[in-house]
Amino acid sequence: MDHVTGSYAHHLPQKDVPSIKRAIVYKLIFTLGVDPDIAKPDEWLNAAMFAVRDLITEDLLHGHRAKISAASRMVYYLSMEYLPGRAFINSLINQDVYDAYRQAFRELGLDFDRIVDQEEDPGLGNGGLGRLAACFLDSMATLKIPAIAYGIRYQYGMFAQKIVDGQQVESPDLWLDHDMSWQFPRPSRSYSICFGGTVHEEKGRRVWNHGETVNAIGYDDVIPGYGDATANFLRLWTAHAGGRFDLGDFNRGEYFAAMESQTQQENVSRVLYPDDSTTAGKELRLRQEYFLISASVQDIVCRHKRQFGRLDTLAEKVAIHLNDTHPVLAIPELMYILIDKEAFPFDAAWTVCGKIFSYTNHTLMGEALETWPVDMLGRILPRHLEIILQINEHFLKQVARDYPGDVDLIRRVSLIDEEQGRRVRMAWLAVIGAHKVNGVAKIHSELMKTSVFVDFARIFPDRFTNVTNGVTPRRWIGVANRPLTAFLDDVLETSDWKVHLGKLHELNPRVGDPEVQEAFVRVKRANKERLAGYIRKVLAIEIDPDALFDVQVKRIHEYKRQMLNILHIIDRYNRIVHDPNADWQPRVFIFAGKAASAYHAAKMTIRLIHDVAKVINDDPRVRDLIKVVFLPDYSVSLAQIIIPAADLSEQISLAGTEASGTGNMKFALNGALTIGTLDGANVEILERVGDENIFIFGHTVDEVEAIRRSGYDPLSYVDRDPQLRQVVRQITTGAFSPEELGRYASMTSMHGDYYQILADFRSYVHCQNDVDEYYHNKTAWVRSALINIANMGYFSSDRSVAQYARDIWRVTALGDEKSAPCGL
Ligand code: 26Q
Repeated sequence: MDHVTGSYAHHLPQKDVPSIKRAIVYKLIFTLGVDPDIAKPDEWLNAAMFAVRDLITEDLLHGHRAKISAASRMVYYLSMEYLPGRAFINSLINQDVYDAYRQAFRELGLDFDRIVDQEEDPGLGNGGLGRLAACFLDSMATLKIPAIAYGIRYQYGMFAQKIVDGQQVESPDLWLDHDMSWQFPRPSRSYSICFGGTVHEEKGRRVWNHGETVNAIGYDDVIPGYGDATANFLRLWTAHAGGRFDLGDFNRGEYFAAMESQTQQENVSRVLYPDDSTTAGKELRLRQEYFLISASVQDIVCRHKRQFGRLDTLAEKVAIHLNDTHPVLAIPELMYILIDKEAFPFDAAWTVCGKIFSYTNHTLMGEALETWPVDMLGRILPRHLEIILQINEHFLKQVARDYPGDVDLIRRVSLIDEEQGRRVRMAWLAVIGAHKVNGVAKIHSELMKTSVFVDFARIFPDRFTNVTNGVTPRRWIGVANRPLTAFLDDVLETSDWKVHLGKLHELNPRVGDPEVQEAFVRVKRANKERLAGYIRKVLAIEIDPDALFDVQVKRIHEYKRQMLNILHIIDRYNRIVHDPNADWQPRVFIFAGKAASAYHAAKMTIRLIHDVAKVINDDPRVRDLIKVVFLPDYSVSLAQIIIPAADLSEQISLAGTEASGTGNMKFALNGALTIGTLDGANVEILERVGDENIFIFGHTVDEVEAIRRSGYDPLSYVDRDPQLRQVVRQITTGAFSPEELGRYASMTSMHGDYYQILADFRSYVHCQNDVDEYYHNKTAWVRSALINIANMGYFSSDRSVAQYARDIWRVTALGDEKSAPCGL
């Protein structure tokens, strides 16, 4: 069928089964050059991906035309991390061709599930922050918000995790070796990124004579929206040395020297930094951050100039969002372009920046806030350091004027921390340069104003705001949980909930309906069996789908307190051994998550989980009342299998440490009950589901602070509690590591127990006992699970993104206009 894009007629890809079959075979033969008779599963997948990409590309170009023609304000989302998960099924669902593709595969004699399983998970992020970015892209495309996202196309993403002898072993993730069919290379969108050199004065202007340059080349990943939506794109930059050898070296026959410098330059997009909880201040990381933002800001300015032919309208048309401080150099970079290249006066440039940038903070933990040594920054980006110092001077003058005599305030809010050997505080730069600063859950946004940013909240009271995180229901129900999707379509008699998640409310009057309850029990059962099958396949462990599945999956971090979970497991084990005939609720404890490679305490936690699992799983006295399972290599795809199968969701961070959490939302949305502290978004989940449908324990933020102020003494909790004492003694004296009794000896005092695990232990165990009791009442439990689902509508990332669009970016969704050419 002929279709017109711009002034060009072409065939529009069709969505019926025969057309899909033809398209897949066509792609296999003519794009990939593979004979269908001998094609392997990954080649079929590739062909099918090309076929479905055609559908989405039409949306992409259409959306882009509309953006240009409407000349609307656009959002540019800058993030060092993205965790989009597998693209294929998501695209099928968003294009509403899932069933048609399944059928097409069947008719072609292909095993759909096996082929889908060939896709690599792009591991371009560590955890929550990267996954949030991916949920937001899905929502922006679905809501037709004109947006472009920028990131780095790391050659090696998050490492693959293997477990050898109970310990984490990292191996490189070679995701690019597999398949690239989703991404459009854009060699014509290439920018020079400069580093080093010197700055001098020329005719009254500062001139940066850079040292080295590296080229950034864009690859576009198409982000499909759901239904009748637009598609946006994620432009990922990759470093190219520019194809030029050092001719001197080359002529002298120094082939290897020339190659080496090329390799050096390309290192900048080589590997994703694992979040180490304390930032290491590595020069390569600084170069990466600059590489991302320099390419992106140049691209943004170029696009604006191409479209409008002038720069004085930049602040009207451009909103740049900083996903944490990692891309905050975008602020001095835009200043550099405006002042040095476009001859803006400093004040005018600063006013423009102040209208363009917004910043999301994702952590309150001081040690995780980025700072860079002044001399390192000066060496790598001498002109940017000058600009930062000028911004500082400008800002401090204003503070001195408004708060005369408060010298200590000046010291505290200065961009330069003079105490730790002169460092630039990147979070301060973000707050000073942005017009809005937001936290990611109500409690977190409040704490921001009373802790890290207390001085800034006084100076800029209107700047601080909250946007509670959300997750996309398309992936976290639609892709991850097909049985629940069918259930909701059926009970709600519409599939609208995928874009209007508030519709889940309509479940509320039905939560006591036996028919609805039975249907939901079947959904949960199917998901538990799927997970049991997966565990059997990868670990050869049998688990019983009738047991309570108690799940903690997330990065391994001390503040998330996987240790508290382990202490409870050991205590429960002791009680079962002591009283084997009590009415114990069988439980499967499921863990997954990666530890940053340099984070010793987190790696020891993984090891302890394995040691404890071995002893308990093999103890005949426990008779399957406890099974402990650690699933290796956690990823978005693995989360999609685990989360729908959970009965109980562990969200047990120390109050005041987890900015929001988004896993907590995914679990509740899939009908797990939460056991959690009053931390992050747990607080808002509690508000929505009501306290009968969630298990809350532990100290509150205020109590945690009071305990800390009065001099926390972890051993006092151990001394007072014989059962806790036994657990700690077992760990530290080698009950779970008989082959090396001293393995956990240094955990005696739990390192001063900074995250107050021992202080929350008793309350946690009580709460877990309540969980057992409640689970015995099947009807009550299922009702609570349904109430959780029914009241999770608020936690759709569509709501979060709509809030950003309205209150922070001030952008509106696109209409359906088509016209001018798009010029990607
Ligand atoms: C910084 C400097 C050098 C190297 C690495 C890093 C780095 C990288 C990643 C620092 C932090 C991160 C990731 C942080 C993160 O994922 N935060 C989580 O963000 C979620 C989305 O808002 C929240 O839900 C979580 O509570 C928060 O922990």
